[in-house]
Amino acid sequence: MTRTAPPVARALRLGLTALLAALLAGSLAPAPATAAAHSPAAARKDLPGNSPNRTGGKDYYLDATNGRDDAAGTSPRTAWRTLARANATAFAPGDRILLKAGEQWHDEQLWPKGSGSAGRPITISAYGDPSARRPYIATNGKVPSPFKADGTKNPETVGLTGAIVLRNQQYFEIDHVELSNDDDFATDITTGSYVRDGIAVSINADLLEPGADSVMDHFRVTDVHVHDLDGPSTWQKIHYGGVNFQVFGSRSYKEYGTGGHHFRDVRIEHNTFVNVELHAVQFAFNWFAADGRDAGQYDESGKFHEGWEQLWVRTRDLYSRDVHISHNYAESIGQGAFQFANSKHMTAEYNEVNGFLERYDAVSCGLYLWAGADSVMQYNEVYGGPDNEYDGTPWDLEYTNFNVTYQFNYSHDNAAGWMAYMGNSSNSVARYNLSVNDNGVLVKNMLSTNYSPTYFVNNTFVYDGADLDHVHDETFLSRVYFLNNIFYNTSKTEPTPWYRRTGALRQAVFSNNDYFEAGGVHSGQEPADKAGLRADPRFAGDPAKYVTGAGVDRIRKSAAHFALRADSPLIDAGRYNPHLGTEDFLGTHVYHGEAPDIGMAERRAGKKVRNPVDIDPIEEEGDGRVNLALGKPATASSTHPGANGTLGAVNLTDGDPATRWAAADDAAYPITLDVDFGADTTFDEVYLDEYTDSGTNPRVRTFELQRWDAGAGAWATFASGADGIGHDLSVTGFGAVTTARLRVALTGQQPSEVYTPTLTEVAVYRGGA
Ligand SMILES: [Ca+2]
Ligand SMILES: [Ca+2]
Ligand SMILES: [Ca+2]
Ligand SMILES: [Ca+2]
Repeated sequence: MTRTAPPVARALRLGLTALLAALLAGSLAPAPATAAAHSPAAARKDLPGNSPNRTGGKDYYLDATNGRDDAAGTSPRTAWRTLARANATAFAPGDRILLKAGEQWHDEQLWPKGSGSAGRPITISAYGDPSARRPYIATNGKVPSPFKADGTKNPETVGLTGAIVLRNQQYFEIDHVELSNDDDFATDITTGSYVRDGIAVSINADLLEPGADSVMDHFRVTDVHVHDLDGPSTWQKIHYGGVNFQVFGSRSYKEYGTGGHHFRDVRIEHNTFVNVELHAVQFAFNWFAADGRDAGQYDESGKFHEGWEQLWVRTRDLYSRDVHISHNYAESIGQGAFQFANSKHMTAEYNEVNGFLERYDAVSCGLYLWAGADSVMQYNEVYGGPDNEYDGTPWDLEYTNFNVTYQFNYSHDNAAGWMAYMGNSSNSVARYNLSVNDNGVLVKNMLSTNYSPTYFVNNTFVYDGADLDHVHDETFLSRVYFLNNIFYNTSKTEPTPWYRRTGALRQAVFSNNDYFEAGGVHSGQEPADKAGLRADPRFAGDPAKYVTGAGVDRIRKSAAHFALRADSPLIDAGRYNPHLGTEDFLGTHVYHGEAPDIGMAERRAGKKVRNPVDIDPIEEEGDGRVNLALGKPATASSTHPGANGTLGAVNLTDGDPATRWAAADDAAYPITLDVDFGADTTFDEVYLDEYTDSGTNPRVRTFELQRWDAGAGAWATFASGADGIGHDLSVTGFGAVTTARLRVALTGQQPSEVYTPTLTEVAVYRGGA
């Protein structure tokens, strides 16, 4: 069977064409003044290397002009000259490697040997004149190739591609340096084979001694300026970037055990990245033979995952953890600016992205985590996203994520939309975010079902309906709640285009949202929302004059432009749900007054409700219709024995679209699914849902619906279909049928399919559509 390609290749699956020319536009533009404004150098105090060593080791000095490699290296007067001299040294815990400010090292990498220890890290930093330029390592592309002659990855040299390199080393702190790694700043590399990092930190599983510690602890990267990293515009099966944490292993993940091979306790703060490819900051596994035939596995719900989906990171506890990425500025980034994978307990906050996916011809996003867990992205500002079809959204709820929240983020002027959304995740939440002029698609894709509902709550969307493609461009495959959001369309001519596919929003529940159309005309596609409003929110500021360029440290002030005025009809017009969290974008407690407000800012109006309770859970509302098959015993003529026995017929009547029955691989047609109501039951609609996922196609071509005729002692057909079942099929038109037992007889397979059927639900209704 075919399944979805990994994120980097999704564009190919989606049939998109290369837009290389568009990607290249602007790639060589000089760095705007904003880069300088964000440079920490402007406010630099004394350099750390001018103060005594407080980590208990020795200090070593490097001076590219006046140093001598045969000197002792232990004082500014006896400084070494070359990075090669430092690279030949095994440093001890607490040692510092101090580079002289104003000096430059060309065509060299810095790869000091040794590791620090708890409380005694090895430091790479600067000394000398605080007003001089940071010590600058311009490696100029002089790095080993991570590939063999045949193009495959070389286990000996992967991870050695940085201006600064650390491999199987730990307890390092790096600050106050400037790095670049390109052979020609004036020419953008678009093809060929080049891998160049700023700081390359790797775990190379193949080079660790047997039994050695494979968890690398404690890294700090602070006040580093990385610019001009260049490489081709296509995926080389290896990540590179400004600060790149990567785990390499040439064999299957199954051979590397559990619980190891990750980074722990990492802080990357106050750095700048300008004109950098692929990423500003990156975390991921690489390789681990996850593409092999046997790399896949079943999860607890019976869903199969191919190796690239990296469920194995979760089941084997290989996540990097305790990662904090904050106050970094990224400008003109080739691919995804902040791309995090395989991490848990990660916080990414106050990062600013000014242009991403500028020189790359496959999908990516501005700031995102995938195959991660228990992480939060907040107070980030992303703008200047590309006008192309490679996802290109500032944010991405991505794939194989567990408990990942986007909150308090401000995105604006991203031509591709707001949020990419892949599925295969549990407890995804996007709340109290502000999106302005992110046209394209607001919630983009959905390639797989999820394990639990997704919550889009209290977001404020301000867009131009004439420029917006759709609110959603595919079909929500699992339950999605949209609560308390503002959909504010500034177009006076085009009402909001909600979807592209009929039935796209069937799994989406809209409640207490505000739908504002500047043109006064609402689209026929607008979702039903009994508690919703169609009112002008009465924002504090003019929506057309939203704040840009204020810097991410002032993100709340920028967002406050879209707070509600005292006379807003949206005050107390929302509904409480625990997924709202505890505060809004501006730090105001959720909630005050009779109810939460609609949008990303709660007004302090009315009494503060200290411990809100959801007395009217929307999750229990359903659609007002009673599924008469819910919880009734179901049996199947054939059941797949795999996935630890989790594919039974009981899943057909449990009301949960995330659970499913599957026939055995050798099941013979007709395959029958029987529901026993226990007593005569009357219905006029039967709902059937084939499990359709990324790469799992509908398999049933013909079927019959039969009632048990107790008098005749036989099954009697009352409806049939010859055009398949697929996703979300309601069968009606047979009048009212009364029977104690329903049989769904699957009688024939789609001619193009070799796999046997799998369905998530059989439901029956009376008085239905
Ligand atoms: Ca170049
Ligand atoms: Ca390039
Ligand atoms: Ca309120
Ligand atoms: Ca089910």
